[in-house]
Order: sequence, then structure tokens, then C-alpha cells
Amino acid sequence: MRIDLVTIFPRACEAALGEGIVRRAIDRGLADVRVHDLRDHTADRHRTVDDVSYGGGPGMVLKAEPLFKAVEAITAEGPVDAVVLTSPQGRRFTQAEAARLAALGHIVLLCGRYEGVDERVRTALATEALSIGDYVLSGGELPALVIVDAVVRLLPGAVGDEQSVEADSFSRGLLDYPHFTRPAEFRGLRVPDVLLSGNHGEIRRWRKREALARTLALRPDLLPHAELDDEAREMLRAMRDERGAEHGRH
Ligand code: 9D3
Repeated sequence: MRIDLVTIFPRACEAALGEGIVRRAIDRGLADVRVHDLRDHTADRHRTVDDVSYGGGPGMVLKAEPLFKAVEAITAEGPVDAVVLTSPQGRRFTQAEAARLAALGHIVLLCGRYEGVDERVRTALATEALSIGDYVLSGGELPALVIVDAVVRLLPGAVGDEQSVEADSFSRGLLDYPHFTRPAEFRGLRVPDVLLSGNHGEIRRWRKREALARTLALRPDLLPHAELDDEAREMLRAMRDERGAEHGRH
């Protein structure tokens, strides 16, 4: 898969892509990630990428022309499946959006900055706009890097253990179960006995119950969308009955 990232902070983006799973996926040839300096697509002496807002008001707006030029240079090399504008007004980026993008052959990510981006970029250049959540960031670089990370780790072979991708909490739609490593007791805090028992059936059921209990307590909004088998549904019913009975006693 090829991913092109267009930004005014190319070095910061390169640095973030040079570590971890994304770096390994690039080294293994699974992902071809290219970072472009937006200023390389300006024509004036000052390499201007922004300007004041029509209608007045504070803050600078990212100009349309450098972004159009950058995308045209990329599309001249071959077909592009999606041109994504990172924007606070975008659709929320989720694991499902990551899976959709990971199935494409070539995407371009445009990083917004300043108070905004000339609206013609969204209407006539981008094919979609994505936000990573409801908080104010200074620009689209971190969102674009979040998208690259979530997409690249879905490419076959990117994560060492394919099982861990498959088993990842959000691919089943639940929160993860608790994890422990050695020692069995740390400052008086014990690892649950079941995990030391060697009883793999018990361990599997304990993890499943913990994942369901945490999801019920912390993210009940996830449960209607989760893939639950008969065993999971029975565990949940038992937990809800137990909680209901508890409330009844108080
Ligand atoms: C406080 C400024 N806002 C009102 C004038 C508008 C605004 C413009 C540009 C707010 C943030 C930004 C920069 N952010 C992004 O470009 C961005 C973003 C984000 O801030 N949060 C979550 N996802 C994204 S994707 C791109």
C-alpha cells in the first residue's frame, strides 16, 4: 500500500514514521509512505502556504493552490484511491475507517493547519474528511500520523503476531482483558491465581468474562456492536443479573 502525506512539518512526520511497527512495515516493503513538504509546491520567493481569511477575522488559512499542486504531482505518478483531508469537521476516524482505508492501494493524507484550510480543498480536491476526536489540536499532522499507524498495522505481515491483530479487543468490539507478567507478586499485589493455574480452559473463560465485565462497566456503548457468541451472551446475562440483584438488596 502507498500512503502520501502532505504537510508543512515534513521532518516531524518523518521522525514519527521512523520508529516502531510503522517503520518495520516500511522496511519490509508492506507500506510505501512518502512525506511531502507543502512548501515545495509554492511558486513565490517566500514559499507562502497561508493567507488571511476572506471576510476578515483572526488567523491564517491554508491556501488552495499548494495543496492542489501537491496532489496533482502525486496523481501524475499513478491512480489514487482516496484524498483524505484531516479536519475537525471530518467524519470520526474509527477502527472501521482504518480497515476501509487499509483495503485501498494508494491514499493521500492532507494535513490541515492554522485556523483552517481553504474550503475548495475539501469540496474539489479531497474525497473525504476525517477527524480523530472531539478535542482541539494545532493541526492535522498528529491526526494524519494516527491514521497512518492504525492503517499500516492492519496490512498483512505488519504486526509480528497475526493472532494479536485478530484478537485485538476492538476487532471483536470489546475492551481487552487485564494483562500481567512476572513476578507473581509485586509489592503485595498478586496476579490472579487462575492465570498461574495452567488450566487453559479456565484462563480463556476468565479473560473473556473480564473483557465483558470491563466493557459493561466502562464502555457499555460498545456492547450493541460487539460480536458476542452464546457463551459471551450467557456471561453478560449472569453479570447483569448479579448487578440487578445487588441493586435490589440495597
Ligand atoms: C480553535 C480553532 N477552531 C476555531 C477557530 C478551529 C480549528 C481549526 C483548526 C480547530 C483545530 C484546528 C486544527 N486541527 C486539525 O486540523 C485537526 C483535528 C483536531 O483539531 N482534532 C481532531 N482531529 C483533527 S483532524 C485535523
